[in-house]
Amino acid sequence: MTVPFDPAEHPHRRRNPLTGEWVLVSPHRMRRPWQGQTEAAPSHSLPEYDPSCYLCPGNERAGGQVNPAYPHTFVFDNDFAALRNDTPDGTLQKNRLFQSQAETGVCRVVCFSPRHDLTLARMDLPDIRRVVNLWSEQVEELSRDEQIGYVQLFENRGAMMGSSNPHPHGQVWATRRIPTEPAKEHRVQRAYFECEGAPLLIDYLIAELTAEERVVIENEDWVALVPFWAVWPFETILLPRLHRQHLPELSPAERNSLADLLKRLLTRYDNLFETSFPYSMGWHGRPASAGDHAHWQLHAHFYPPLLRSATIRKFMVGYEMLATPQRDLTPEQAAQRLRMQSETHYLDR
Ligand code: H2U
Ligand code: ZN
Repeated sequence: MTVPFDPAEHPHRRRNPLTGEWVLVSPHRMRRPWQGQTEAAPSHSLPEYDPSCYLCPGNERAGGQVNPAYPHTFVFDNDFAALRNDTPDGTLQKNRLFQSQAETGVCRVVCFSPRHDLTLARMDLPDIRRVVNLWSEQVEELSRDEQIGYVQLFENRGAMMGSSNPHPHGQVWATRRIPTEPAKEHRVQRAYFECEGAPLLIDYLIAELTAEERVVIENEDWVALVPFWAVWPFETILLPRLHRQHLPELSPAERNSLADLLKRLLTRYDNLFETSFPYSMGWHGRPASAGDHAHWQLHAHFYPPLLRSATIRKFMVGYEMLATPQRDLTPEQAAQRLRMQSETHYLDR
């Protein structure tokens, strides 16, 4: 007698409709033992001000500039920018096999708070709301430049994700061309919109709210869920309920509710393994260039690497690098674990 297929038990693959790529899900593998690398648990006792931190107010940065005594947020041009505005135009196309283009742009660092010891999860709602405004202003301001085609906001949090400094901060990279990941989403969302007459992520959110099993938290304007196609163990996507192409379109009420949702989601992440949860997060929204972008729906991705504990992470190596991403825990199980977490931060209990 053959047993019926059970996605919580049997290996299967799932398609990411936002990129067209597949992920292999192998739920039965969660039982395997682990004798590999564990990471050092990050220390929790950071000072409010660190005289050696290049992001703390009043301190000198590597390039010799001195940070102002900023009371809330602070933005500066990255002293080691990956892109510059003054790069001369240049295209190298010797033949199909050797193509390159000069790329121009702007790289900035955004400090979320003057407090060295805080994270977004532990900041007050009005201060998180200031970060939301700052993100939106950066998109608005940089998009006005005709040389900018796309503005990417992101945050690398925690040494495990390669963040150089625990001081709460993110980055902005604005480029002339649309980079690889948003370019994939741009193509796929446009194709879906042309076929279905509605934005892909609006339809997707309606389907997820009906299914319920992958939703983590929601409020009046926002929903955080583990996507059906999640690759990282506790990956989430954050979606507005209404059609919003990019951050500058958010109403004051939607900005407040976004601050609320961010704090609740990040507190649940920290509580999951009682650690300051590492992740890479970023916003995807419409390109800066003029044109019809009705197919775009704003969203944020959170990609955290932790798998089993504060010290055991998921590695994207081997089969993932050479074939296709693979996960053990199902997205439904991950959502369930995040739903069980308290919204009181473990450090405040
Ligand atoms: P992380 O998000 O990886 O921590 O990056 C912090 C950025 O800060 C990094 O891109 C910049 C680095 O170039 N930086 C400065 O602009 N000035 C400094 O004095 C040190 C670091
Ligand atoms: Zn600092």
